[in-house]
Amino acid sequence: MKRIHSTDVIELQDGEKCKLAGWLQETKNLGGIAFLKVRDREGIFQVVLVKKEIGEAFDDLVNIPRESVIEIEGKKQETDQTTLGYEIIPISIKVESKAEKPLPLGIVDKVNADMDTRFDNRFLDLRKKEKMAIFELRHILLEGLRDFFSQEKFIEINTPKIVAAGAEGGATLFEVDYYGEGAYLAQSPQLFKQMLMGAGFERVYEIAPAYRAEDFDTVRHTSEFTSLDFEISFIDSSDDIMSMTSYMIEHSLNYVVEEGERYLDILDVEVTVPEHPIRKLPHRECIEILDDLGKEWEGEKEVDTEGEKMLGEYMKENYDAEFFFITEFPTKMKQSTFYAMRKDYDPSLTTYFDLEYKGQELVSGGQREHRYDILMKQMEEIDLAPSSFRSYLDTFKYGMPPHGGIGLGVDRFVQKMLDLDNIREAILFPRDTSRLKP
Ligand code: AMO
Repeated sequence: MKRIHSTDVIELQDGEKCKLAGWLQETKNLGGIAFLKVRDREGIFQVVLVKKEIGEAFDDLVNIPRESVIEIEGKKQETDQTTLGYEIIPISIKVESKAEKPLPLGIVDKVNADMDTRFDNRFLDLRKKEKMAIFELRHILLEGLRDFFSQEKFIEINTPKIVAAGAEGGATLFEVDYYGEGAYLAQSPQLFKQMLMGAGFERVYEIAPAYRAEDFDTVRHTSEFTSLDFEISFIDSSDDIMSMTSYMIEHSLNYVVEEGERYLDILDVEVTVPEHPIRKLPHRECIEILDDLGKEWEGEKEVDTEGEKMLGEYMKENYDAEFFFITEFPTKMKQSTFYAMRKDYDPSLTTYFDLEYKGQELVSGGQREHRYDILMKQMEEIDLAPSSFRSYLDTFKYGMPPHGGIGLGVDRFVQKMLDLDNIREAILFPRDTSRLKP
């Protein structure tokens, strides 16, 4: 007989035979009768054991430890005694895998274990339906994003994660020993995406891990994160990139609202889809708003983490906006981003932007400098050795279209979409300064 899920039982006739399996969540033994609550991916079913019908087996079955995996062949019995409307009367019960006692972590306990205990025992933590719902929704979000890119005729690409040079500056590079030669874990697929613009792909995207040796402990950074990157060619300006980003956000969140209702209900979260186009605020206006809000500055007036939070609240209050772009970042703030195109009417400004979501940076991107001589000049300004970027730079010598793109932190997207207080909750097995296992 083929195994079915708890949610399929509803389709069966009263008395019909079935095979179910899952984790034994709870046993309620009332002496002559006992109830086993079993959990599978879709939900819960209840098995009824009657002592006088099954005899000695009763004592063995009521003593199966919690969280063991069991398989039941039995019959559906309709009843109005449970909210499910049915119970399973077993014909046979097989213990596939017995759980040890005590469990390092309760699955349905009311007390919340601390974060370290949960992540040390992540396989158990993820058995909780609210935890699994996060990853069902993450899957739906990624499906919505891929759906958008397919519709827009993007090619999904895979670029190397072991690289010879970094794209985002040296401070956050992880070094690896590559057959005796120095190499790094990729911080971003940025340079490869651009090379593919030189190759004529025109529209590419990648969803893959990116690595940053972040030296601090925050609720929005990890050492390994999933980066979604796209790059498009033959653009007129960075407005084309922001427009594509807006449509991507709108499409993927609509997809989550349509396909993810069941899991959003479990988490009791409502997702708001922004209307296209998403509002744009030049960096200098952000500073003016922050001045008006009375922000105290330490050093240069730049939108920092605190500023992002204040602006997020301001935009929500005044425009009911959860998303907005910060545009026209000053060149001096993006100097290390040597590939950023500057505004032709004012080179002290770049075409670079961030997209903010609920007071946190979700995306950054912009138009790239595609003119070889200007690109070389921008590298010289910050003393970058062209020899480290030779194959990248060659792309610009033989015909490069105007182009640009973005990087979006998928884990941050899930975190903010579901109002999770820590990015780690959106990652199955997070990596940070103090965690390499499991
Ligand atoms: P940036 O460095 O701003 O840009 O990264 C893009 C987005 O990736 C996410 N992110 C992170 N998420 C979790 N932990 C981290 N340590 C972390 N670092 C970054 C953020 C961020 O907005 N090459 C450019 C993109 C481009 O221009 O195409 C880049 O990587 O959500």
